[in-house]
Amino acid sequence: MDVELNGLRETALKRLGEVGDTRSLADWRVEYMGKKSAISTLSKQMGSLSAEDRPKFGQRMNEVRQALETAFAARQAELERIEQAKRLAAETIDVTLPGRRVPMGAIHPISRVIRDIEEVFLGMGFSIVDGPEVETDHYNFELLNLPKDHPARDMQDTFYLTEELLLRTHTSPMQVRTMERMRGEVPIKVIVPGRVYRRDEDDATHSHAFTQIEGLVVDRGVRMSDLKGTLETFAKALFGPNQQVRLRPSYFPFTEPSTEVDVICVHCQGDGCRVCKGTGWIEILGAGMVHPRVLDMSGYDSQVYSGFAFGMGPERIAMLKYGISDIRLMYQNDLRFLSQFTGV
Ligand code: 2U9
Repeated sequence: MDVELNGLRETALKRLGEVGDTRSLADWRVEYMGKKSAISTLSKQMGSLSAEDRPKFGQRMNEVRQALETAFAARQAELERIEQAKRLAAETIDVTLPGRRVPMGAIHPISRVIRDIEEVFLGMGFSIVDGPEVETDHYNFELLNLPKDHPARDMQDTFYLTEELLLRTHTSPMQVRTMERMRGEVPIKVIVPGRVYRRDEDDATHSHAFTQIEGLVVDRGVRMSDLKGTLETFAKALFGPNQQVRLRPSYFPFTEPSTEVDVICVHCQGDGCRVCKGTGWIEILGAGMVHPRVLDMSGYDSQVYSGFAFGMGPERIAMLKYGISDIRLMYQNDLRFLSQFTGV
């Protein structure tokens, strides 16, 4: 039995040296020191020894057990140290590595211009309203004094959905809806920003879907000078305090008289350049006094009330302000273009 005990100790210690991780170490413990281990079986057989041999063997057995316990504890400590070192190595963070750059978003130039324009008109006491992009022929044309045979009503210019429904060609129907909602009350001072649609071929300066901001003022005694003063304040706020506006006669079915509105060329400050074709002026708006028929159709007696209206294209203003040469750049969402507007 003594020989057996020595052999057992040798095997157990040899195996312990081969154990490579704490999980196998637990298995080793069950195998060599557990209830069903060879050493336990041997100790159960001690009863068959003589009374003389028994204490001696018992002592030997305890020595072996003790030796295995000590070796186990040492191996356990060693393995734990190795495993912790491995874990720490895997979790190492190199604090000297440079950080990842977080890309900055930018406000789209069209949104930027719309916001700037809204700020200016809010400052002058206007409200902002918006409405449907799918409109009726009635609101988009009829109530705006666009007679049935007017070229702007031609199928070539308008996306019709049905005989009566269409994609609005301007935001003007929303001014009509505002007048209806106000039921003859004054004053009305609104601007309407929004998307509009026309059956145009897309090119560097035209798009079949674009943005408009239109304005409407209705009250008693509104005059052309109110229109000019409002647009002058607007031009100075948007393009700088030295701005001036120039009105040229024009025609729109919904305004009478109608005018095209120029500001001093933002590129050459009036000296004349290729942007303003040498004139020193550039057109940024259309405007006029609301046509009496338009007022009457929406419940405002044109003998009592008058008003002015204007319309502009934020895309055109963005192109002038930021020197953008092709309108299509503003619809393509190419980050190389958009990222130039961070901080604008
Ligand atoms: C009502 C009465 C009158 C809105 C107006 C313009 C002149 C105009 C264009 C400028 C460039 C649109 O973006 S653009 O293509 N707009 O020239 N718009 S007066 O007149 C109205 C609107 C509503 C009830």
